[in-house]
Amino acid sequence: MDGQSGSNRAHLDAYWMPFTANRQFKQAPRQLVAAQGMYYTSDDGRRILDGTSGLWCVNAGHGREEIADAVAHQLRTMDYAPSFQMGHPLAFQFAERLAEIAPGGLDRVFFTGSGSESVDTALKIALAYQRAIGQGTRTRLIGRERGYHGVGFGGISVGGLINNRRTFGPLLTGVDHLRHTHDIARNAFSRDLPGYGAELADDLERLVQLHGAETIAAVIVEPVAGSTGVLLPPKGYLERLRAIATRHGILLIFDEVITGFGRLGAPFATDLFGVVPDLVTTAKGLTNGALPMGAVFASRAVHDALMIGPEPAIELFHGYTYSGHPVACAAGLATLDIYASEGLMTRASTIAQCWQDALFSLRSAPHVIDVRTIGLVGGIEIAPREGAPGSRGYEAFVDCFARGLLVRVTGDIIALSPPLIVDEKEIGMIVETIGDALRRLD
Ligand code: PXG
Repeated sequence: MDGQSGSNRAHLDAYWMPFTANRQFKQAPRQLVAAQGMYYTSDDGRRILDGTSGLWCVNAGHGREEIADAVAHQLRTMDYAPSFQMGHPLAFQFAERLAEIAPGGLDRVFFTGSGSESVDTALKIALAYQRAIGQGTRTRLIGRERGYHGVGFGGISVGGLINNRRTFGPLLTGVDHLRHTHDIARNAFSRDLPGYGAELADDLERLVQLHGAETIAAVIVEPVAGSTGVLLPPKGYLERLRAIATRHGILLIFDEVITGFGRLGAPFATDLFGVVPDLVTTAKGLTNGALPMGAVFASRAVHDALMIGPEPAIELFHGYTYSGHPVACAAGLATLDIYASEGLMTRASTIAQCWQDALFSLRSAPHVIDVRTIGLVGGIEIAPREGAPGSRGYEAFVDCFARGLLVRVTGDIIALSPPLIVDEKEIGMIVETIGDALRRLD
């Protein structure tokens, strides 16, 4: 396309890009202009294999006609309807359909507009719940180092990624963090869940001793941490966390914004690991990424505890203009139909072995210090260049894109999460392109 090359790039100035090195990007822009199935098309007409499902969200692949039709139809029927003291049928239908597949039977659904909003919603529900059951001193929220829970003030407060926190002041007060579970020294190249580290769940016990259980409302973790570079839970860790939380009356929140909707080979991580939290946050795959939307799943115990007071009273003073947006609900319903008819909520489990074998073939590629996979998620950790951490990761990302593959990097970890429709040939292409990129790195 005209205008992407040449010295005058003033037309790129107005758009302040998120989580992007704006000035560097605008010197050498990478733009996508179309998408179908497993592929993007770049503005210079190249096919780019999508190794990341966009940003972990396009689980059924791109350009799904059924979603486009449902969205177009809904836009023409009713573009928007308020959801405060008003309803529309699609929001009820979508919630009911979600309740049927709810993680761990958590079948009460609160709609939001994104993962960040889902996280803030879950944290607020946890606080409101504790107060409703007479535990109003429980206001403390516990997250985990290296956790990513979006970018709202709640999410960055319980989150544990330093760059997302340090420029934004004191954040929420009364927050503490468990240690992260990443331990390459003991767990590198585990094909199964990491064997070491279940005892790190005892950090919650330590925080209970430090602060008093009566001050703690909830603990939030990603069952598999995505953004920080694909960290799998050590064997037994989540079970132990659940037990400690239960023992002390602390709500457990799983942030399944990435792991939800089939990414790990089961509908939710909650199902895969058989550990049931009290609240689950989702977004992304909820609408196949086609429209922004999130959902929080709550247990009946949590939900029902808040259905108190006189009937005319609003039970939870929380919600968004776009909670249960009719067009997003239409996209979500069409998405669930696709997931069901194509078996995508569990397909990752059938191709996981092929995926793992392919990624583990990079074990001996230059600089690789760990490979981690679960379902259709992969992390390839490479040794940082001395004095320039992150530079190898970034160069690998740019190299892959130049050769027709979209990957994500966080520091020196390459994170992969292709659409759940990926086939063996495409997996081969992903691995070959990354292997070549690694061999070109110094
Ligand atoms: N929780 C988790 C676990 C996430 O991964 C969010 C909350 C926030 O969602 P929203 O919709 O507000 O962005 C996320 C988002 C990456 C990447 O490359 C990951 C996310 C977003 C953008 C990039 O790893 N995760």
